[in-house]
Amino acid sequence: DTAGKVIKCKAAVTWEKGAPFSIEEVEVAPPKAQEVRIKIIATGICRSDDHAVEGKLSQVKFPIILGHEAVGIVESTGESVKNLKPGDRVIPLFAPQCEQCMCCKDPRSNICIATKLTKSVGVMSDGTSRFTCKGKQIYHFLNTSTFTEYTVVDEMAVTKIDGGASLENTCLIGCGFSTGYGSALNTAKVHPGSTCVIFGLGGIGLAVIMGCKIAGAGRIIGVDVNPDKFDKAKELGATECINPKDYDKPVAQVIVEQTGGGVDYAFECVGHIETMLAALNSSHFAYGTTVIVGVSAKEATITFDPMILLTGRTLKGSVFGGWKSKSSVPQLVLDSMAKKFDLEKLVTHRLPLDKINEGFDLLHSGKSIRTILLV
Ligand code: CND
Ligand code: ZN
Repeated sequence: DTAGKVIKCKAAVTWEKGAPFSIEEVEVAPPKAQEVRIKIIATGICRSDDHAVEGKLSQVKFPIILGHEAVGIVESTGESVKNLKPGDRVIPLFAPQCEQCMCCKDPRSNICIATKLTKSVGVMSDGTSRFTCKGKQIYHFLNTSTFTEYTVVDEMAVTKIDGGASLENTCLIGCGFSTGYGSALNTAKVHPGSTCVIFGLGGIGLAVIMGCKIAGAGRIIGVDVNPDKFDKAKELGATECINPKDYDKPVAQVIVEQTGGGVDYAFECVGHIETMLAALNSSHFAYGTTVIVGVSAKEATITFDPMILLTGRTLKGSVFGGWKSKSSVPQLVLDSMAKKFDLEKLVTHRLPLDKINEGFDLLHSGKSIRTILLV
């Protein structure tokens, strides 16, 4: 029985900006009050982890254990933890929910005030870390830190899922799938017969396509500079795909021309300023909605003529697809078990945690959609 004791286990540590992952033995302290220690079973590689390695995210401090898309099993719980016990199958929540604050209680938002997602500093709420390695404190990432055999999260940052949920691919509900799918259903509210364009056909963009399709969109246009992504996009519901490199005019102009004036819904799933502007410029002047899903680098700013909005365009964004994580994730897991959508379609590779650097190489080369690390 490991409850109440320090656990020594394997983790992938990022010692500094730009460094490769280093497999280390780390010590994971027991959970304090209102915290939960989780044995991670499987964790996906998301582009946000790569942004963190590259130093593009403002809240990241090194050394750190990255990873935020996972499924696991509760090992032990700290004092006064309600509704979770050892053995429960769980998904950590990078966008937690206290269920008490003004935002948690407001149906319009899924960003909890109490956990201050945007101000997260890589430590637990008492200001300390639960990880040490070679005598050094290791920072937490996005309330989760999942590239490890064991992690500790706040009770607000974990939710119990059905005990029969697959441990093979359910981790994608922890980020990629839910983020894309919810961006279409919750944030854009795609309507039947509408025309949609998705910039960036990685795990997030493809999950947007799955959402657009379920919402009954009539035309779903995928845009990527890597045409190797087109077959999968079409398999998941894209009706056509565009490679901006095939044209000598701006891709937004191509889309406006091909859609008789612009799309109903444009999604940016890359994280670049240029594709954010291209998405906005592809949207219909009178009623087009643009949703920014991609995460931009910390110093990036966007500039456009405000007149572009005056005629009726909407520009918005969302974190975790607008889902209220704690209450929505268990239902998304049930929907997946009921085959409402197929998570496996987003999985291209599976590797042991030790081969995490190979997984990131696959992401960089454009060969993978989602690589799942089996911990
Ligand atoms: P991934 O790298 O798998 O996909 C990005 C895709 O964009 C690739 O297929 C690229 O080829 C393509 N691309 C690159 N440049 C261009 C371009 N100029 N025009 C068109 N396509 C291009 O990344 P991912 O799907 O894992 O993540 C996508 C973004 O979403 C990334 O910025 C990530 O940080 C962000 C994100 C957001 C959230 C959220 O809650 N909002 C959660 N997780 C990840
Ligand atoms: Zn992510």
